[in-house]
Amino acid sequence: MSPHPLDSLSTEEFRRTTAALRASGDLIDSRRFASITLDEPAKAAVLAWREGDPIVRRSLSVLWDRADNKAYEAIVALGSDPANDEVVSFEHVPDVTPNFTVDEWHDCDVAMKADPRVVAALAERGLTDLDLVCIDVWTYGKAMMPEKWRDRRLGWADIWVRSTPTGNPYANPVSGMKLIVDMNTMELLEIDRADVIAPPAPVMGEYEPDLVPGQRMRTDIKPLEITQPDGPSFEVDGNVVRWQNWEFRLAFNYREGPVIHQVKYDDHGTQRDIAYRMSFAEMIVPYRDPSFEHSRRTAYDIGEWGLGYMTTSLTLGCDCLGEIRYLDAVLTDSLGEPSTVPNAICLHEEDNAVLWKHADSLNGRTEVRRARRMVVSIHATVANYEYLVYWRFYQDGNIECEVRATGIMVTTPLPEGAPTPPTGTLVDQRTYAPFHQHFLVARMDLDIDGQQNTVMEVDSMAAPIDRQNPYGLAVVTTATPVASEAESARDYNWDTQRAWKVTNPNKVNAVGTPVAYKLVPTAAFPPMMDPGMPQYLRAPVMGHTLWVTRQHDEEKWPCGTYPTQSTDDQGLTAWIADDESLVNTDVVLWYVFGIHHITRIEDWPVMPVDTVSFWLKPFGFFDRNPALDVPPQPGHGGTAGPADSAGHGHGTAGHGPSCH
Ligand SMILES: [Cu+2]
Repeated sequence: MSPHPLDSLSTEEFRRTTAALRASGDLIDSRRFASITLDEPAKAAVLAWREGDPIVRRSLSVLWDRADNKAYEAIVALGSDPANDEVVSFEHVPDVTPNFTVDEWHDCDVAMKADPRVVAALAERGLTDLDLVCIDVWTYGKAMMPEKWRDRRLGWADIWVRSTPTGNPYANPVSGMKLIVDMNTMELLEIDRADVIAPPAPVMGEYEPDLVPGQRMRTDIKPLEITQPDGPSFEVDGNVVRWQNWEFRLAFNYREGPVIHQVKYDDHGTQRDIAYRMSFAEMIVPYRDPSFEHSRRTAYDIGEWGLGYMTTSLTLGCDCLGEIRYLDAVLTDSLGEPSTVPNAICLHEEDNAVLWKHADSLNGRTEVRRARRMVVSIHATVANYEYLVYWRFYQDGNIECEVRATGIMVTTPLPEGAPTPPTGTLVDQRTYAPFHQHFLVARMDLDIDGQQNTVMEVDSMAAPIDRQNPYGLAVVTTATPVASEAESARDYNWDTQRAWKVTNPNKVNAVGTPVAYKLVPTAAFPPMMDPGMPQYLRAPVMGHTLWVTRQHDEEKWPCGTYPTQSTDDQGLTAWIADDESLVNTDVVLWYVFGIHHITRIEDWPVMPVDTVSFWLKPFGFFDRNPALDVPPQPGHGGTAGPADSAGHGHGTAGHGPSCH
């Protein structure tokens, strides 16, 4: 394993960062870390780097001062000798709020339960066992914050109560009151109370079998085991994964979680570039219910909390099945103390049914290949929800990005006799789950055979009926370049089955057309929100399916570096204001997809996974099907066995020992 400029910070490098900041006097007692991460080297520097070249290691820390709420960014240079570590810069960043931290989430729970006003308010509701109570703090945009506290690090908290010590923490909301908290002092500023309080609803919100009344488990499931007696077909060399013709590099940080770098495909001995960097850059979850309970509820699970911070350890046989290789992740707490998340990233290969097949019904010969895919996955638990992220690489050059959402929906009791609001679904007795949307933004710096690329928007349409097209059968496509950042925001069009191709206009395939990868835009949905509304102004990225920008190293966060408590967008819309050309240059794609969650009864009390995905597919990148070289299953011959003439109609070519 050789070190690389993109390697995530190690435990030692985290420790050296905090030590350097303490030694410089910048880490005074009132300051806390929102994050420490690799100050990622510039793309140009990484591409110019060769093994054996010196590696510059720098960390980027974001801190805030709990005494005066000021935010700071610090760069620490980590030399080859810790004695030479130095704080390169320590700068105040005005008017921003760094992300909230897991430590504060826990501290808030403890502090609120110790506040006599909270204790009294709970007692009024008959709740006296505080061990059953969970305080779940959220943050919000400035427009929704009480004006008098907009200069504070402000949280608002739901209150939940378990039915039993091991019961579902999110089954029983204590409705009609929100705790407004100064997160620096952990002081309760106010209990915001609704005009009408709904009494607790008689729900059955448990999912652990021993808590579900009368629950009997299925008994007809026989073992299903996946074994690879010779081990998996991939290798992990440090942070590099090689599998069949694919190679890519993995990194991990507090915010994006997994980052996939330098994706290449070996095309008959030539390593061809496909992507420089792929990750999730933001997630915006607006609740679309205007009630007291939900109007302030919009979560930025990446920008406000961090997908990496929320990443949990995976368990073999449960979360992942088969021959698994795990990578650990290292994260830091708000004091800068590192700790390891064991088994954070799961690497494995999966059988995926058939890759390609044809049965020659005249001669009875059949060729069939089984498909495999290489999977990189993590699970993140963000309070009540879990997001399961899967990046999958296929033998035919496809890349699939899948997200599964599971966990517990937010629910709210209704007053006796009240109708279900039109903004939610009744899921249990007197209980509704509000509609909401999960917008995910995938940042994909694709480099199709190098950095000089152009994105083409491709629409299909019926050609006019004329002498050449007398029956109106002709479907044609048009390809229009997304020429500059003024045209950067693109929408899906169902009528034209729109897709986008990232082409390299400087390189053609064997038949003379430019090499390309196509973004297949599935799981996209419209924002359904007035662009003048506060939640839209913070995240205009959610207003369009695809954004294209010129690559700049510092442009990573589509709602701005600091979306916590934001008012407007400091990200995408700011970057495209200079209208840079997007033709034959280094482009970045921002694909907006996710779940338009019209809640279901079946999502209660725990959601079966809701699965969404999109694909990147080679489109003239290769000169033919790149998976012709996948061998047949061992023991099943190549070309199928003898023609068996008995009883064959079309499409039923033979049977017997071969794969046919
Ligand atoms: Cu949802």
